[in-house]
Amino acid sequence: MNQSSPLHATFRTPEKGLFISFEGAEGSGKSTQIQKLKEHFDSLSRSCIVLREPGGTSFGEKLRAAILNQETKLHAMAETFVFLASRAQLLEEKILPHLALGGVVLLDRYVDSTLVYQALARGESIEKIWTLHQFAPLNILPHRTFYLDISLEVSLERQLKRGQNKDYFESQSNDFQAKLLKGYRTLAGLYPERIKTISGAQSVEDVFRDILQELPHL
Ligand code: Z5A
Repeated sequence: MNQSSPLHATFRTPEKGLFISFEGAEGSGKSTQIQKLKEHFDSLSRSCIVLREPGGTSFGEKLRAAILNQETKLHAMAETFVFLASRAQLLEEKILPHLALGGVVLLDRYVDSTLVYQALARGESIEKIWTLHQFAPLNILPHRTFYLDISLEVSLERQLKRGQNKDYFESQSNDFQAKLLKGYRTLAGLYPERIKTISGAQSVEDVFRDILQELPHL
């Protein structure tokens, strides 16, 4: 979706609060940085909640378990509708009410995950995914998205170190994982105002310093 697309007008950022999403490949350090940012807002006595996708509501957590435990390959559209159902409920139940009170929402994965995993990595058009998001409450964009960029080697190394059983997405081929990284870089190039790319290969402290520099003052 570019600025000249008729779809563009249907999307908005929240009028109140601060909505930040984090994106990246497996092991890029999203959870680590979200925790640090939460501590930062806590230290400022700013009301801040941390949520994840899929999940974050009791309905969403059931969908999360269903898709991550899935063994046979799903059609990209089947995956898409699971993520959208989880997202719509999360927006309605948690994200929008907290923003309306002026709070901060830190979200581990959002629409860009669907654009990358279900569209770009699968060879589908991103326009199709945007089209599905034009209906409320899905037509909300974050004020800022941090994309933590790591190489395939770093991603695989961190996954190996963690050494747990592989879920539905972790079991995909290295070729698929390489497409994800390419997809994220493509998206970051398309939406440079919203998506800030930060090297996730740096130390935890250096990544956090870069995030603080790009934090909107809302
Ligand atoms: N998915 C989708 O397909 N479509 C969608 O629309 C949505 C999701 C919303 C959810 O996975 C899956 O759903 C995801 C995409 C798909 N699948 N994949 N892959 P998840 O929530 O279970 O997993 P994840 O989002 O990929 O999270 P993760 O693996 O836990 O990664 P992370 O949160 O980005 O990383 P971390 O836990 O902070 O760090 C990973 C390890 O690296 C850990 O041991 C850290 O101590 C270490 N680490 C972190 N930062 C550093 C630095 N800077 N240096 C060295 N080591 C570090």
